[in-house]
Amino acid sequence: MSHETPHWSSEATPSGKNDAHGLTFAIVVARFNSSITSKLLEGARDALTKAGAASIEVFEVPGAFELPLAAKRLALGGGQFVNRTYSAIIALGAVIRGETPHFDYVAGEAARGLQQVALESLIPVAFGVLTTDTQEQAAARAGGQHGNKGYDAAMTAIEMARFGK
Ligand code: INI
Repeated sequence: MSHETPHWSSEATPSGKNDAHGLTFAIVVARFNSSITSKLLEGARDALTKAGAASIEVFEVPGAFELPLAAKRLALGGGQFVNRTYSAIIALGAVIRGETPHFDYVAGEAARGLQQVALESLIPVAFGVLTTDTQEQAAARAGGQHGNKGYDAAMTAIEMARFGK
């Protein structure tokens, strides 16, 4: 499979793997590197809207390191999120190595924490966090020549929301 080939299912039939009718989504997006993450958000919204999502709610956090806690609060559904349930959560961020000596901690903990939320809550959490060496590499994956990883994460979330159901 080519690097550029989407890894999400292209099964677009009604009630197929990328039909989002009846499904509810939360998107958690980091403000750090917002010129990139705003593009990831556009891509994710675009995918969910085209797939017919029943609802899309967007929540901001300061940086990628904060994504797991926000995702966990959304998955648990207490407090401000009582009576809200999500078919899947999409986490969006951009961690760029050139800008930080603690790249590995921020990127690693975001990935580990988000997977932990998914496994503990059984609510799919899509990993739409770019981890790149440069700003240019991030831009290329946020609506540039390498596509939009926010869009891809949303398509993955739809497929996983339907997995086994
Ligand atoms: N957060 C990011 O989302 N991307 C980054 O590239 C980044 N850098 O470069 O440091 C970053 N840092 C902030 C981090 O996510 C936390 O918000 C901060 O450490 C406070 O907990």
